[in-house]
Amino acid sequence: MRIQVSAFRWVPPFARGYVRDLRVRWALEEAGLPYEAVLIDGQVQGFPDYRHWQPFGQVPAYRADGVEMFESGAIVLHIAARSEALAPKDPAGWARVMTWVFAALNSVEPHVQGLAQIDIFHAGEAWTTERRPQVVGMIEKRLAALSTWLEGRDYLEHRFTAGDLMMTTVLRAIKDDAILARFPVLDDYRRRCESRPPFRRALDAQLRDFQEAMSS
Ligand SMILES: N[C@@H](CCC(=O)N[C@@H](CS)C(=O)NCC(=O)O)C(=O)O
Repeated sequence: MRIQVSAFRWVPPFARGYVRDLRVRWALEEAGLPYEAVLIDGQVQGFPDYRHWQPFGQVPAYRADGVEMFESGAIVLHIAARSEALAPKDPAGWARVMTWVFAALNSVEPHVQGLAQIDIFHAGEAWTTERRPQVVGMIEKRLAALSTWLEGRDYLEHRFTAGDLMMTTVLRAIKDDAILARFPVLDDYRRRCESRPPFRRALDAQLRDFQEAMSS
């Protein structure tokens, strides 16, 4: 069975290229595994069949050979366990990959998400004026630590892994360019990871699906 990944048929322009199925597409491109995108819309999100695949009605969900999954981090780790391109096979190396995937999702992404809530989803609301500096402060605290870690390194470990994939998708979700610009080590790191051909192919595929869905 061909690998299937759920993705949205349409999202507003600001979200194109950032929807989390990109993580799974990128992992599959790194691993050289072909897949098909199952495009869904707001109505399908609520269908019992889809909820059975993704209980929260979100994307991405993944299915292949009797394996059904949701949560982009879990899916990326599942793919990484099958491909040397995303993780070394030795237990110590694999443990580091898992560690960085969780670090990206658990220690950095919540703060980045907090900023997206303020700048995108609640833009202009009075409470955001007071809250924003605190959220930016938390992001900068995490970015400073990450920047220290990455000083003198190309990747989080001695080679590119699923941890870098996940961290990059979190960093590029910081839409306020001024924040990342204050951490040149991280900006370079993000660009280094984004310049990988599998990332470009994954991004192009997501954008192409939006384009085709809009013109059909
Ligand atoms: N923790 C989930 C989050 C998934 C998520 O937030 N997906 C967004 C798109 S990036 C979504 O489906 N939003 C629509 C919704 O929540 O109804 C994951 O990493 O897979």
